[in-house]
Amino acid sequence: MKIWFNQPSDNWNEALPVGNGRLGAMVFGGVETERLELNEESVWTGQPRWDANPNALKNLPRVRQLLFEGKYKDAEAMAQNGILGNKPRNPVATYQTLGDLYLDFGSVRGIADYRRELDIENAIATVSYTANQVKFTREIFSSAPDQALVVRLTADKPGSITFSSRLSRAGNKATILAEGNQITMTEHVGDGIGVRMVTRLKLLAEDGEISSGGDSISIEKANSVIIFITAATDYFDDDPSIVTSTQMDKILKQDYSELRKSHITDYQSLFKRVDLDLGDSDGNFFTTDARIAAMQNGYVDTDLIELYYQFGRYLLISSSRPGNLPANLQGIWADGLYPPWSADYHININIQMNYWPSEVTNLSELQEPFIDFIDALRPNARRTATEVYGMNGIVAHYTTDPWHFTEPTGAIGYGMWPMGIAWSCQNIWDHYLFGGDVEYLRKKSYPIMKEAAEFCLDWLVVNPATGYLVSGPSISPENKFRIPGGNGNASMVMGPTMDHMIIRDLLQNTIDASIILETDKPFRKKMEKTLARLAPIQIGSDGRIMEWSDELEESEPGHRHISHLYGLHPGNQITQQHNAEYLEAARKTIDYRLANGGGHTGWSRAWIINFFARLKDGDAAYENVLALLRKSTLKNLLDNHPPFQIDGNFGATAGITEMLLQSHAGEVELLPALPSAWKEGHIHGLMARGGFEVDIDWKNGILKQAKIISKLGNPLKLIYAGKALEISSTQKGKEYLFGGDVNLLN
Ligand code: FUC
Repeated sequence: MKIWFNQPSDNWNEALPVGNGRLGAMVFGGVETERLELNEESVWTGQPRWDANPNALKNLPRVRQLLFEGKYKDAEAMAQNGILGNKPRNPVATYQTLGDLYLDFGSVRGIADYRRELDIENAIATVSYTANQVKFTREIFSSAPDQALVVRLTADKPGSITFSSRLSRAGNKATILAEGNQITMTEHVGDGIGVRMVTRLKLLAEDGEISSGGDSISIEKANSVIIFITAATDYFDDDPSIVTSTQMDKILKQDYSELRKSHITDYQSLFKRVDLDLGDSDGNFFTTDARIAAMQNGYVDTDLIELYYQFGRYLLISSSRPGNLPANLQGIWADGLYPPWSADYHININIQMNYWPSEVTNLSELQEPFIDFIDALRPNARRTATEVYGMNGIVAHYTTDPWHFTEPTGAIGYGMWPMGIAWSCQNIWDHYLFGGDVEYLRKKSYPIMKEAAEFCLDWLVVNPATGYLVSGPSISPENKFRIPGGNGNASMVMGPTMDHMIIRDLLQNTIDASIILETDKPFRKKMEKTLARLAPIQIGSDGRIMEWSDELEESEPGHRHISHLYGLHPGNQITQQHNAEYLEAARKTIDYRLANGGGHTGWSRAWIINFFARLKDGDAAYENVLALLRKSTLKNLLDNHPPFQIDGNFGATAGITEMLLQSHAGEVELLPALPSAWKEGHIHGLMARGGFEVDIDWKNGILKQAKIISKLGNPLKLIYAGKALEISSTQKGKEYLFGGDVNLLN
């Protein structure tokens, strides 16, 4: 399970990511100059702000009326000025690098046996080479138990390690001071509008001479060196100076082997929960870039698919830990002061996708930062519902940031979409379905879902042409259509299909939750009534799922968002079990997008894997796994939108899981979309809704055996290839073994 190269990287996009959920680094591995680009999840510029358009409330009815009359241009002009916020954002809030650690070794000659690797089984990056007959090794990891980045340099001959280390930060505005064996770097980022950050570095050397000055520490002729870095900001209201020195004091009390061991134990307690084997290939002998190139040339490197799968889990463990901020568009890794899209929290698919693998791949607790984050949006989301729309409940739009803005802003084509929280509730509800924690449901999940549902009840209006309740003004993220009659393009409508799918999900799940919690009967009745009147999924004259309430022609038929298939995935409104009539239309929808160049961003391709898995077409899902590796993957296996964006990694890990196990339709289905290429293999340790831990083994393309541990004692309906078995009450904690015909063995 290694990503490795035989050369250093001079490109951030080829460096190796390490992280503890909060503090991370990209390891370049240079021989003469090592660069570790550093990140801390809360290094954000900006501040809380408020940009509600004061005229929105007044304009809303008119905008709706114009849309019902088909006057798209007029409606958009009015909404752009009169519903969306339009205050200039200065400075723009953005996530930023923490800084860089440079290790300067001077000139090095006679280099041999160079290797730079990331071992995702123990979450340690290693750089090693020989120079002048001395073997040098660097180990780099970010420890969650000790909240520090650790770099250790060793050589196989005493007195061989000589270098200087310095911290720096893009923009050159940080105060950096080296004294004795430590360097501190502080900055109030965003020119004073943003967080205050503190980074501390301590260097411990075995033998050798240390000297320091300016921004650097030099070390001469040491046997080995350890560098510790702690970093924090005042984002969570703590004093980062105290936090970082407390962390440092704790680390200094331990020796390296203890630190290393507790890091590995902690990491593996999460990582080792899932074991995947899809068969063997010879790829492990080759560097990762060569393996990707071989894939591009038509070779299928099955082990690389396994590595890529587990890398998704590695990235989640390394970028999302309870108590922290959620993984952003780049997890926690970002270079410079202006990463793409501010590396923010897009909630019109991207951050939800980040968390798709969390429950199914047995990393449930790693989803908590996302749930807590949505929870933290509530005060602003409530204010937005009231001030912008005059409604109850909570609402947020296509994106947000750690300052929790929720108002509609920006341009119509992406901004006029009030379903960000409603969609996130799908993840929040799933967390309950997998874990079965009723207290979580009562205290955390249901209150969010209920408020999101309250907004939707107020938001929906009757479409005078059909009598159905529709959502609007809204868009189908971030697609456009040709205005009938040839008057250019528009995005905004009354009744984008995706909104109705999200709302249907939310209301149904909130109803179910209120039944479990035995609460809110009158509100439940209201939701039931609304559900019955919600605009249904429609199939167009060309046999595809309609993206909007009216049959409109999309301007970009290969568009990356396939929003109107939300009901297929991540939702469960289109299933073989319940409404197979939509399956064919869903397939046509994907085929049409693909035939027109669809799947061209990494995350879009990853979503398509999930779609085909849900259509139970293993071979088509598999083709898209290959396409993702061939077309949308950087040399270090990070997803390429382009540019680098982490959602595709997470979406693909989720998609491969969906090929092997599904549980969204009330049953635990084994190998629903096993491709013909994966003849023999196993996946152990997955989770299914209802609290079942599932091990699956297959041979000759068919199920050999399944082992299921019932964590909660729920009833189990197991299906495989048309065969079914029902156990009306399982015993909590008991392990059940099934044969290839889903027959109970013991
Ligand atoms: C969505 C997508 C873009 C990009 C951005 C961060 O809006 O449409 O492709 O991924 O998020």
